[in-house]
Amino acid sequence: MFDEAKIHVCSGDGGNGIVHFRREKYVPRGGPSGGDGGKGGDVYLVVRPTLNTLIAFSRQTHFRAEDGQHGGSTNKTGHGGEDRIIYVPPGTIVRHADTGDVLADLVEPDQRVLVAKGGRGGRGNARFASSTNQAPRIAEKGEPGEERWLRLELKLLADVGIVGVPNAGKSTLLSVISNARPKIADYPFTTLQPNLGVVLIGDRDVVFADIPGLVEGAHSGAGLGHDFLRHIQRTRVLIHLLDGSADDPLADFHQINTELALFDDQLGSKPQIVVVNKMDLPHAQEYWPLIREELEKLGHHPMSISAVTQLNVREVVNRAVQELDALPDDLPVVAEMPVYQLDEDPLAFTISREMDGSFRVSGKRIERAVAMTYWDYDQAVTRFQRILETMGITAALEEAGVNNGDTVHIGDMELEWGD
Ligand SMILES: Nc1nc2c(ncn2[C@@H]2O[C@H](COP(=O)(O)OP(=O)(O)OP(=O)(O)O)[C@@H](O)[C@H]2O)c(=O)[nH]1
Ligand SMILES: [Mg+2]
Repeated sequence: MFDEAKIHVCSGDGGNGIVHFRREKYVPRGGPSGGDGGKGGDVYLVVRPTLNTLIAFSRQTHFRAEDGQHGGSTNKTGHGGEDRIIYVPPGTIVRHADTGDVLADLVEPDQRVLVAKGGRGGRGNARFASSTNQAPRIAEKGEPGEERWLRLELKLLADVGIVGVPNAGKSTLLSVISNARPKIADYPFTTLQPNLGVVLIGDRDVVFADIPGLVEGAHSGAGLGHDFLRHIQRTRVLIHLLDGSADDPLADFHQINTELALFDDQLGSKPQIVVVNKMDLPHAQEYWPLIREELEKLGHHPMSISAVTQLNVREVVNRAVQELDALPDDLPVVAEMPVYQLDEDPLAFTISREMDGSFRVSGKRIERAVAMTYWDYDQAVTRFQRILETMGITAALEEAGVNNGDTVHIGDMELEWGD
């Protein structure tokens, strides 16, 4: 659906560092000159204020940054891969698709968040030269990029939200006060997606949102309500529109308020302008005094309008603007502050036993070290063994009962345990 999307992001792999020795005249083997690999491109989400839906992500779901290039033979570092920028509308919440954890809450224009970090370039053999090893036959492969699934959710950023039961006339009201041209029809659930309309008041823009009709049980997903309750969390003022010609407008009123409060406490206590619509109909006119009295008893100052004839419609807009202005400027429009989740401890690892009795070591850092090792070079293998030792993996494997000749899996690699 338009207001939710799932995308897959993948940063670029780092380029490989290479093993190379300078060729010079009369010198059989010159010094090490293998260059480093370039860094893989990052993937960013960036807010573009002209976007207002997530529709684009139904056409494209996979995004990949460029890989870094491999190092060159004359100490040349490979080119870094290009970053990948994905544009999203303001109000986009980014979550890890598998855990649901919030990664970022993107609100401000140009706000950006790194969602997949490009792999580091591997070091070339020139970087491994030392006084004791002047001809290092070792280099690193590039670090693999990261990949993950993200869930994007769009919260509308409207100042005023129009809520009410289906068929109350919400879309009609939005169409007469703003530039929006939503579909209007005499059946419930005409509106399937929130519509935004901009109302020019003096020299400022006020954004009104027409929310699809809410029904009983909306807070737990009934009707179309569930997804859309989320959108009104960020509107600052609500217009609660009642159908004055309905059998029991007050029952509708209580039902909607219950749904709002059940979904979120803050929603239930947001300022509401109660407006009774369809005053052009005799039935509605007849009951208006009674409804008004009941609403006043509850502390509201209800207004009566006809969206169709535009009776009192300007007054409703003015009242909404007054209520907006009366709110403190610093009112946090963003209910949830951005939360940036750190990755799990990269050094952590676990050891498990496979069915066939072999061992498996899992962990982000160690799996990366496997991917970055050139197994053809003895020195690289030795270095890998040192990493196993410094990370405490050797000791942990011995603790777990590993013997010479046993098989140990790490990432895609199968090692035979030995001295
Ligand atoms: N007589 C009269 N009919 C109205 C008025 N406002 C809206 N209607 C009618 O009521 C019906 C529903 O109007 P919509 O604006 O589509 O209602 P809605 O609240 O957006 O409905 P959903 O999108 O289904 O939730 C339409 O047939 C409108 O023409 C009004 O002021 N007077
Ligand atoms: Mg509608």
